[in-house]
Amino acid sequence: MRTQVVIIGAGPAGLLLGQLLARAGIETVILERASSEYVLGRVRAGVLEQGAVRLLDEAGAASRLHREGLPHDGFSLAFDGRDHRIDLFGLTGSRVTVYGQTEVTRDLMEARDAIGAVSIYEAANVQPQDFDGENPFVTYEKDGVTHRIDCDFIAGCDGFHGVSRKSVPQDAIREFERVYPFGWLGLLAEVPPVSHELIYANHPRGFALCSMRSATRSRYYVQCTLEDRVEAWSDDRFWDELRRRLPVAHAEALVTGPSFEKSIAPLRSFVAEPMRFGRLFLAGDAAHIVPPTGAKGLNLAASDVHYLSDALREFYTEKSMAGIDAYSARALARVWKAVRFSWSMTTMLHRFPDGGAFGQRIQEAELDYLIHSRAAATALAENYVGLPY
Ligand code: FAS
Ligand code: PHB
Repeated sequence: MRTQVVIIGAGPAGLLLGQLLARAGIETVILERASSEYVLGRVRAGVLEQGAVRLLDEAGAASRLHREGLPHDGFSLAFDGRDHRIDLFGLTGSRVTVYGQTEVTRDLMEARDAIGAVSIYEAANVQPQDFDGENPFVTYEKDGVTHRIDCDFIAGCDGFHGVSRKSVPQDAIREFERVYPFGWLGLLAEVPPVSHELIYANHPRGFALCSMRSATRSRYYVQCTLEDRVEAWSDDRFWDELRRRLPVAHAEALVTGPSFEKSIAPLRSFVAEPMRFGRLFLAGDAAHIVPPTGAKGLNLAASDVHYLSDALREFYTEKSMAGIDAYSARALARVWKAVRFSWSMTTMLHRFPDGGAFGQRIQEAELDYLIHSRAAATALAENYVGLPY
């Protein structure tokens, strides 16, 4: 088999790239190691920047998003028993849209099926090969048979644990990492959200986040230890802990109910440089990971795909390598700003084991400065709604 671009991974990055390239007449094959049901079963991000929404429009996969997505003009910071709204729209003229990553992935899968593009699920042992030359190819196994796809380029959209980054020679890649000493315990329940906007809470017991998927489906998180196990967290224990970390008015208004998803995610900041190796590109979580505090993971995958699809379009239409040569530096410039923002939100809002009473006071002083300084709130807001591409 031969195609123009092989995309490894059918998460948001791979599927969005496939759609944008297809709209430019560029042929792709997506190789995904899991089943489509498994991919859709993962519960992850919930907040889209306007840049990501624009790309989904361009990809022809945003009609349900416009019908069901929830535009949010602000969010609240809760601390010291109070909560304070950050007026995103008033400060930046921009907003975010709350729409689950599962739904983004579903919409992109349906859009890809509608154009008849090739996606191969449950592809085992995918291996990018000869990407340092001009004739790369990818091998994979399916139903016990080994297949080969020759191509012009390979897009590694296979997430943090994927094969693409690991296929790059160690001396050609530099990795930066910070692992946080805590995780997020997340819960989904068919209950109305406690607030119509998100609430990020800093509390001496730990961070909490009140989010949602719709007016009837809520998504909540509490900071937990790295030793915590989901089995040790009954719904009642989760709801009690969440109430203790929220201002009284929200704790009393909280509507609880049985969870239908509960999971623990570790938190890390990670960046691999560069994001291009000959004819292999890394995009999305394959190249970088951010703690979800700033709601940037999915949105960074979108901006990487914007730069990469632009570069590939330029190659095929103008036979120019300029965009391809510039891809890594362009993407990393935005990645590092989002990594910084996500790190700063995480540092400001979470309980660090070695933080102590001094650390709590410093966080409260930073939060107090934020809610009393338009300049500080504007800086936070413009990072949250998403810096320009
Ligand atoms: P993904 O990991 O989504 O997709 C990669 C795909 O590649 C997967 O389908 C995988 O099966 C496939 N793959 C892997 N190895 C392969 C191989 N060898 N061969 C073929 N296919 C392979 N972001 C937020 O903004 N907010 C959040 O709340 C949030 N919560 C998260 C919770 C968890 C547990 C995790 C892991 C991430 C979370 N994220 C969150 C970040 C997340 O949304 C990512 O940024 C987003 O999924 C990035 O999309 P992709 O780059 O497509 O990577
Ligand atoms: C979510 O709804 O899953 C969500 C929202 C905002 C975040 C992280 C996760 O910062």
